[in-house]
Amino acid sequence: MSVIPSSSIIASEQTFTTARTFLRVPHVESAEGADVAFLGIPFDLATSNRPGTRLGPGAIRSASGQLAELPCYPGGFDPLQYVKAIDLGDVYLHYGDSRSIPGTIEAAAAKVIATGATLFGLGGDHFISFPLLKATAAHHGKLALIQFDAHTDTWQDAKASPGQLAMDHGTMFRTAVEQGIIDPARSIQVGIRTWVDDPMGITILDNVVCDDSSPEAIAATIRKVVGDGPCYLTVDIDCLDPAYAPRNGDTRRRRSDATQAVACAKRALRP
Ligand SMILES: [Mn+2]
Repeated sequence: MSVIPSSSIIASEQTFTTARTFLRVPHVESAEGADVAFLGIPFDLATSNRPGTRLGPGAIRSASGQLAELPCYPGGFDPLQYVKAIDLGDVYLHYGDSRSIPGTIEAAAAKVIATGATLFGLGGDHFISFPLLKATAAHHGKLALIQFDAHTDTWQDAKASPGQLAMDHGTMFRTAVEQGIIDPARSIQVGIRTWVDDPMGITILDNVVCDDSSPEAIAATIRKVVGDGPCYLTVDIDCLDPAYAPRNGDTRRRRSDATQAVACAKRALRP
């Protein structure tokens, strides 16, 4: 039985008031009965430059309020009439016991995925992808990774103790390949503008190629590489030029803009 209250994009509260949830969907404790569940992961201990992404989920929710004010453009419809979406709030992370955090995130994600809802994680620095991938692969099997990013995050952490998971936002996709969580042959990284000696067998569409390609061409390549199996989409905000997200942790320039990235993702994911 569904426990999801009805919701409408034309909410009764003003966009700048009331409890902040993503797209102003209902805040509930369980994803049971939902099609889509938003889950905040307020984590920033793994970043190597500018911290603060523990405040990310709240900031994303606040910014999303106005997106849920009017019917979608183009199209003029209310997507929340077609999918039951809920916001579970943020995972409680014990910052005094940082080693417990990856397991806490993984367990929270597994609980959501077990209900059948599609999980959207709101970060948080990019390390959170590792426990989210683990929980997703445990349910769906080995995954294709579609990653929009300035970095491949497949570097090796030379300082990590053998056998211990490095809590680093630049190494987790290497670990995911090594542990058989993602299939590199079906995975693709889009918008990369940092060098990596070993791409681990993952296809890279770098920033130079993307800047000279149409969204249609990029999306076609993504679909060809990924195929029809289960996939996991992750978007690092630094895939955009810093002009579009100047508080992010990487200020390397990129010519392409948010419009191109959204167009690529929409076309790649279209059924
Ligand atoms: Mn990045």
